[in-house]
Amino acid sequence: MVEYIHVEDVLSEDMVDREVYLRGWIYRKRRTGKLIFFVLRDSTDIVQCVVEKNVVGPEKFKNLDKVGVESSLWIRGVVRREERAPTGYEIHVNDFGIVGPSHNFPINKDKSDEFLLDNRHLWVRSRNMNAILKIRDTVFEAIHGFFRENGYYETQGPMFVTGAVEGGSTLFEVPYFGKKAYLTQSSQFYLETLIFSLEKVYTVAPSFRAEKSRTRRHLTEYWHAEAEAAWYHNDDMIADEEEMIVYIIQRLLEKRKKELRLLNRDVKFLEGIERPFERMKYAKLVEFANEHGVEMNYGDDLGADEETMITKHFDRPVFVTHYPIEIKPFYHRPDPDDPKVVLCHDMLAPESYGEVIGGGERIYELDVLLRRMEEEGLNPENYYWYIDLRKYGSVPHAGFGLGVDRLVWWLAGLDHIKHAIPYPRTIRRVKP
Ligand code: NSS
Repeated sequence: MVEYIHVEDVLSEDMVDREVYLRGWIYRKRRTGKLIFFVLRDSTDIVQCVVEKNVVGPEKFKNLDKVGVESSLWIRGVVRREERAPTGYEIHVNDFGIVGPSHNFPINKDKSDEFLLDNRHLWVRSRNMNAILKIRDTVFEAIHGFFRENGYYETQGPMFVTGAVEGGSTLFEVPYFGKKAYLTQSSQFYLETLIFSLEKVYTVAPSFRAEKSRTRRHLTEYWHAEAEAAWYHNDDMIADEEEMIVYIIQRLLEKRKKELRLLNRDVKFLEGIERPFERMKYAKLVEFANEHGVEMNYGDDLGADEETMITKHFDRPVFVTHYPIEIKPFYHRPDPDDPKVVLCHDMLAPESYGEVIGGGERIYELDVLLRRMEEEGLNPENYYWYIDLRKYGSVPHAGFGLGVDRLVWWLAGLDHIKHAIPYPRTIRRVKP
């Protein structure tokens, strides 16, 4: 049995002069006379390979010459040091076999963003996407790691639901056997029910928003990491989030420096992020915005432009708290000391990225919840189960939702959120 290894394992001094078996895809290829140089890529890295006609024979040489980039193949060859090769080593190929030929691969240099999105199924092979997908993998791994190490149980809510969490305007309606259902905007309310059993819970699941916004940070289907904890107040939740963000960044710095550098991410900036993050009450933020040239009135919600302008001024995330009650959904708990504001928080990422987390303390008093629902014109019948939680042993609790794609977008330093997810869904795109 042949033992195949990965390109990454070849790129070291110990491997020089050793014969190895590799398999992967042709990333680049050129011929000069009786030599073919090609770059082999696999999931781990790239390495230059050189094929001599005299070594492999004329038949094989001709076959290799005929196929195009992205053909898959196996090779057997000897590792050499080669300063001029892209990753410092070269394989002198003794034998190879083409597994799946490729001709006229549609993606070459100078393709538009739209073209690359239409061909996302092929573009995911690119080195940039490969690096982003690995960073994304580490972010998901770290999210699970953080929650599990901190006493949260993983759980799941349904995706088909009957009511809004974040307001009716962004609900996707789906026909449901003669009735109407919606795709969930957030698993929050279900997580709230589950804390009465498990106390601390989290879920990582898609959320859906019929967002009319065409911005750099909106998807219609995105990955949402949500947590909910019994006995927690707003500040307790903020403390966990801060710890979680630092934990995720640490994991990235341990495992993904190579990928971050490949994307030209400013790694130093990430290394400098420490707790505590900034904290600012909404009222203060309005002043801050106006002082820094962003016109904002008390009561205005933060839009992408405002957040971009504001977060430019910070070298770490900012928690904005105490928003006016009118601009937040009904479930947020009014501050008992100042009921015109709610005990909530949004975490804005620095470097112009903006909101990545939304969370806060939930109303746990039955009368307050019913009053807020009435003020917002919501029908209590649609939320009977949510109301029940306040009737049978209610407890203070808090939670949050983290947009995982937004986090990847920021941490990888990407210009648009669509690059942060394998198959982006936006107002204009549901394929491939
Ligand atoms: O609407 S949120 O601000 N809050 C909630 O959904 C709460 N119910 C979460 C909770 O407390 N359990 O959305 C939370 C985060 C937000 O900060 C963004 O990072 C992300 O979800 N989000 C999005 N990401 C990508 N695209 C869109 N359209 C989007 N909307 C929210």
